[in-house]
Amino acid sequence: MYSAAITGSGVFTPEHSISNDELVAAFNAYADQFNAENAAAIEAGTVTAKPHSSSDFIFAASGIERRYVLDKSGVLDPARMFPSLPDRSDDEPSLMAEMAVDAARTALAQAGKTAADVDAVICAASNHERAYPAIAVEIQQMLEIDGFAFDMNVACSSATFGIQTATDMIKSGSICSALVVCPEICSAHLEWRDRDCHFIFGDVATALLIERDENLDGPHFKIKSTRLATKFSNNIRNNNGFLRRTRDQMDDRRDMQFMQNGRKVFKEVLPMVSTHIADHMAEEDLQADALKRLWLHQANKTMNDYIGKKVLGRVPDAGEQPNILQDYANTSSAGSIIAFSKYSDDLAAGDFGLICSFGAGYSVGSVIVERSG
Ligand code: CO8
Repeated sequence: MYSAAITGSGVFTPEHSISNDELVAAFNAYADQFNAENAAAIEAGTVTAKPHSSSDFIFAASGIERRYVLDKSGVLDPARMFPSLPDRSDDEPSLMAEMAVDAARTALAQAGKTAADVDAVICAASNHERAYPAIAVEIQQMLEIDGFAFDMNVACSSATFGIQTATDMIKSGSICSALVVCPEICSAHLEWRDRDCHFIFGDVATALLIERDENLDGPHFKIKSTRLATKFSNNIRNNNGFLRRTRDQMDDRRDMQFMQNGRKVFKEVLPMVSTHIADHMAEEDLQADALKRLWLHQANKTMNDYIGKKVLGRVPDAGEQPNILQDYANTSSAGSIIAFSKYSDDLAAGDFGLICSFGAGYSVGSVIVERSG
């Protein structure tokens, strides 16, 4: 049985960022326009008026200050409220592949490796741009990687499930290395006209290079163990699928986008994640005081503060549990990997850290790593 290690990571960050104030100004202009157009029905009580959103609420409820998006103008146009991402022809690279390739090149460069050193590509994301051919195979082709590639989807937990999948293949000896990429275009699955969730998500792509832990030169993170769990819940759901009504048959596509019962998610996922991490650490005989860093899923600051305190048994010191959601918002599967990529260089050889993702499914995945080299 072989061992696996993370040898490189990369993040593709879109060039456009939307602040809470910009987002709220667009939403409120849309709401005012809707209320004016429906004034008579609102007066008659047959249509509900749309209340304003607020930057103060968004920051207090989530800790989010801004989010990166592939297209800003479409999202901020009160008459549109949806990113303007023109369809690409079959001869052009898909958007997800393009983002993932950018992040993957950074991960390869960090590890000092090339495409020739990679045996497999896993594109692990909460939404895929098309059914097939797999986005992962397109990424494989764009990077000129031999071997194989496939897509997988476990919503926000896709990255940790991808890490375990790659790690297990490396351990068994069927491959020596894999790229696990998480391109997330959340802006295209979000209803920007829904006040309850319009602030939650952003776009990004991450990549990890995972290799057989043998003769590794540079600094790397040994994957000590992984642990996954799922439990069915309807509280985070997107009904878009090939068996659903087609566009011209429907008047309402709201259930084909991200929907959630945020309060229930909050209450049900927190104990699930805390117990999952505690059990994983106990199984590995890893004490809280030996854990130098927690790279948590980036959905909500209050949630992360709670989990950090529960896992460490005290309020985490600054930097022990880094958040990136203030700048990126929730980027689904990519969140914990952005935190890992940006806040792991300073760990010393022998330091332990834990990557944890959680989200729709429900799903939770944790990865215990040890810095080496
Ligand atoms: N501005 C002002 N007021 C608002 C706003 C707003 N924008 N939104 C809601 N309010 C109001 C509500 O109407 C409510 O008013 P009232 O009390 O009068 O009814 C009040 O503020 C409080 O609302 P909530 O109870 O909804 O607010 P919370 O404090 O619960 O915060 C959160 C809402 C931030 C959504 C919080 O519940 C949360 O973070 N929950 C956990 C969410 C989570 O982790 N979800 C995981 C999703 S990710 C995933 O796995 C799926 C990935 C798929 C990717 C999809 C890409 C798009």
